[in-house]
Order: sequence, then structure tokens, then C-alpha cells
Amino acid sequence: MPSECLFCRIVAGELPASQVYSDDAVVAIRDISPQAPTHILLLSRKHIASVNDIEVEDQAVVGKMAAVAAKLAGQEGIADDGYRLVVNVGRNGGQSVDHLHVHMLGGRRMTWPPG
Ligand code: DGP
Repeated sequence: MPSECLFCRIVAGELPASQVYSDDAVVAIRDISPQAPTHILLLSRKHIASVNDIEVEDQAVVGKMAAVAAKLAGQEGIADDGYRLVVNVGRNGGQSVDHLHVHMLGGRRMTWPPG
């Protein structure tokens, strides 16, 4: 685990976060700067810098992130109305933290195309 990685430190419990889910592969926290009434980040426990760095061996983790998102959407009461899952990749994608994470945004109507 890179000791300087913000999300590694949150996953390890070294930094505080509003955690809503945790298992052996995935940790979910509320975004510190929410862009929607529900804005949850699904983090891989393993340090994976971005989608570009996903290996075949990480398939189960990535699949679990989607399954956990669906479970949390139900808990948050946004499953039926719908929500958006976003993974920013690299500079053009708007990624600011180099640790794999999925944004789950809901509770309002999303626009398309995204900014
Ligand atoms: P991205 O730009 O796609 O890499 O998303 C990073 C997100 O992480 C951004 O929406 C803000 C959020 N974030 C940054 N620092 C913290 C933090 O310390 N705690 C929490 N909960 N979220 C953070």
C-alpha cells in the first residue's frame, strides 16, 4: 500500500471517513464534497491506481464494486428512480485521487452529456 495514497489511508482506517460499507475487497464512504444528495465512493481495498491498471486478477474486485453499488442504492432509496455510476480515469477523465473508485450519485436528475 503506498503510504501517501489518500484512499489507502482511509481504507486502512488511518484517516477518518463516513463509511457506509466494508468487506474484504471494497470500502464505501460518503464523498467529502457531495455533488448530489447521495454521493458515495466505492473504493477497492487493494491499491489500484486507475482503470488503466486493472489486471485480470482484479476482476472479482471490480465486479464486487458494482454489486455493492447496487446494494447501497437500495439502502439509500435511489435504486428505483435511478442513479449514476462514474469512474474518472486520468487527467482528461477528471481523476484527482489515483486509487480506483466508483462514484455513485443519486437523489437528483443527472444531465447528459456530463461536463
Ligand atoms: P476523482 O476526482 O474521480 O478522483 O474523485 C475523488 C473524489 O474524492 C472527489 O469527489 C472528492 C473525494 N475526496 C477527496 N478527498 C476526500 C477525503 O478525504 N474524504 C472523502 N470522503 N472524500 C474525498
